[in-house]
Amino acid sequence: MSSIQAEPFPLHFDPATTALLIIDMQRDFVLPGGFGEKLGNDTSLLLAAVEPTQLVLQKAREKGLFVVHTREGHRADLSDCPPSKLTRGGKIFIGTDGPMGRILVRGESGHDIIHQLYPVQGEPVIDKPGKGSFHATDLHQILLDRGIKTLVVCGVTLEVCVHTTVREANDRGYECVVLSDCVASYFPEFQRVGLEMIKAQGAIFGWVSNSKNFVAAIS
Ligand code: C5J
Repeated sequence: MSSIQAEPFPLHFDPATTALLIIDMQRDFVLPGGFGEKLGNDTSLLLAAVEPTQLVLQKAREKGLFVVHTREGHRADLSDCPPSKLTRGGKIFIGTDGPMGRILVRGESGHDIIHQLYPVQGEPVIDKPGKGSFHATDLHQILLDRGIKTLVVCGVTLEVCVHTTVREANDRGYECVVLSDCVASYFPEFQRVGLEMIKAQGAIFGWVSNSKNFVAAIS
């Protein structure tokens, strides 16, 4: 067993039953020139999470942890996109042309994962139509088949896809530890409150730690 310094208290985990889950580190969300920026967001806030996540990914691979990546997006015909989602978004809509291809459509350049964190062979990529990584995907089955009990969570955005996923995972019995410098939001206040919410009330959704503690815990 290993132990990671975390809030509200240390989390004990077995690396053999722990997975690193990297959520939606897609070009369109993270890179300048993507649709996240086109919506008026400052992508430097998201880019800040890339380097620490790279370190965590490198360490996880080195130590043989199971690594899973997710991407938010839809079929080209948008048949898996609820009409309610199609009409939201303010200025830019799913399926329309964006700077890196059709917005949130699978196969488009903007939909894919940034090169710094690109999956390697043996690391499943979960294509999810929703914000949560468990909704309408086979993630739960994949984790069950591996005997995974603990999730180390990185990705964007904290208050949307990371939060939804952690809540889904928590309800399914997983213990989640979110690495604060490996998650990001376009809104600093959401980042702060989002992390507070996870660890509140004795780890109501999970634990909060950081990349340094993770590396120390598995080294
Ligand atoms: C994610 C979003 N990945 N913010 N999506 O958080 O719409």
